[in-house]
Amino acid sequence: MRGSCRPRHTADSTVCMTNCPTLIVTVGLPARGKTYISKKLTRYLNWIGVPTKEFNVGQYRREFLKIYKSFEFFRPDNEEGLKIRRQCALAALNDVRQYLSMEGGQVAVFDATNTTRERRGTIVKFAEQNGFKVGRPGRGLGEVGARHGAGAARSNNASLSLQVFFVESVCEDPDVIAQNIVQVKLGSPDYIDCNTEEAVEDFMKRIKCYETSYQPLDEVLDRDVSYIKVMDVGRRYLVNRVLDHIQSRIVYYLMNIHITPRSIYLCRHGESDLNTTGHIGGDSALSARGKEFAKCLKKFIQDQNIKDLKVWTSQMRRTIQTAEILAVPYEQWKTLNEIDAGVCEEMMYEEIQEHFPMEFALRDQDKYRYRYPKGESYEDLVQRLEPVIMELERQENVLVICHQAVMRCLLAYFLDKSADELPYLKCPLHTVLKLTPVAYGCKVESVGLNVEAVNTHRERPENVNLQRTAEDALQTVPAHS
Ligand code: BKE
Ligand code: F6P
Repeated sequence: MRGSCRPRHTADSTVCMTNCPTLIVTVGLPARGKTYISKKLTRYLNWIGVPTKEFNVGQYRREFLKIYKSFEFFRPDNEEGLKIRRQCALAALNDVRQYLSMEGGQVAVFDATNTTRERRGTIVKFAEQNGFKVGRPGRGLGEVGARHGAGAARSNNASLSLQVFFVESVCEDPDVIAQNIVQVKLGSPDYIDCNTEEAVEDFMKRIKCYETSYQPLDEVLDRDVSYIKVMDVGRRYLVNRVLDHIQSRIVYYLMNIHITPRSIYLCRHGESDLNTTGHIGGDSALSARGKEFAKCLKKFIQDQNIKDLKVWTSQMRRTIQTAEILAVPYEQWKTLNEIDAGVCEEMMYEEIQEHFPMEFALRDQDKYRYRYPKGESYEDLVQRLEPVIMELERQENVLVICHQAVMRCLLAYFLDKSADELPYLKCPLHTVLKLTPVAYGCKVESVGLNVEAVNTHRERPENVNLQRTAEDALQTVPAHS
């Protein structure tokens, strides 16, 4: 093992690797989905608890030039253009270094064309020259789960070891390229005052500027380099020298995503008996209103006329009962079960305050990381739900019938919400969220099905002190019977 990549024993005695940040570098002609991959991968890694940030060189160029004239800027014989683009790449790399060495970042995604061997060499050299060592670590589990800012700033640059991993997208399908240009480039600030035809034409010329000098990653010349080459939007892959846990996770993720249009529908079970009385957890059946919601959900799904819809539930009675009323085939996932509140299962928030006032306050202080005694935290839940997210990436149209805390975790992934926001996302009963991928993100449509239900959302109270009064602690508990 080299550099600072030594195993470390954490509080719960699991061996993990620390201080081995990763630099992901995209490679490919314009309109090959590099920014799409960068943003999506960044969102995924942040969600699983690996602090990640993307650095888009095009944005630096826009910041630097303010106005965009035309593809002429990108011509290989435009000395001025070349110089500016090189400077922008270096400015972005400087920010990468800052992020990985001082700001607790674990992964930086360097999003640019990087289509020449020379440019890729510059990136690797930059990493080495700045005290990073591009070395081979020992094998072991990467550290995941230290979400958002948990990584301490590294004061000693010299001992920082950096893994460089290239992600190349090779694609010649004219329909996919056209779809990419229309969906993303035309909305870009570069083409703000252009008509569609002009913009497409200019962009095709911009691609041409890169084609002559494009040197794809090479099976022989790059045999010592770590990379994945994604061909034809994921029909084929070439994977070379996967050196650690995080690279393996990146490869697995990239092999599971697709761009076929589809929607994901998220909702909770119909109102349960324990919901109506303000009790958390348990495994109760649906209330009369809960059954009414299931009937409305059936109609909603029929009206949507969805191709090959899959329906997933947890293994709890309230989600299974909801799916049974839909009268369609469904799949039960144990990993979709609601957060385990441990010793607080089947209690009211009022009872938790009465019996465990300290626990109740600790949860309000850090709801994401707080773990119920003998139960789970939201952070635990995200780890448990990772296989669900991976399978959702593989699937097309899916309806997930789940629970309040589970739905918050899934929603946070799709909407790129932070660990702080996640446990407070609003996921009311009897409301369906329809998520549809658009450009680099997700469109959300919230559809209330007009069946009354109890409110189960407890806002974070103002006073989270351990010595607060019961009245302060119960300030935001929603009303129930
Ligand atoms: C929002 N995209 O519009 C987009 N385009 O390989 C349209 N070639 C298309 C893309 C992104 C956004 C995504 C990929 C891709 C592409 C052209 C491509 C892609 C690449 C690798 C894995 C998965 C998707
Ligand atoms: O109240 C319904 C419920 O699904 C409980 O089973 C669960 O403990 C709770 O919501 C999670 O919400 P919160 O984390 O806000 O307490």
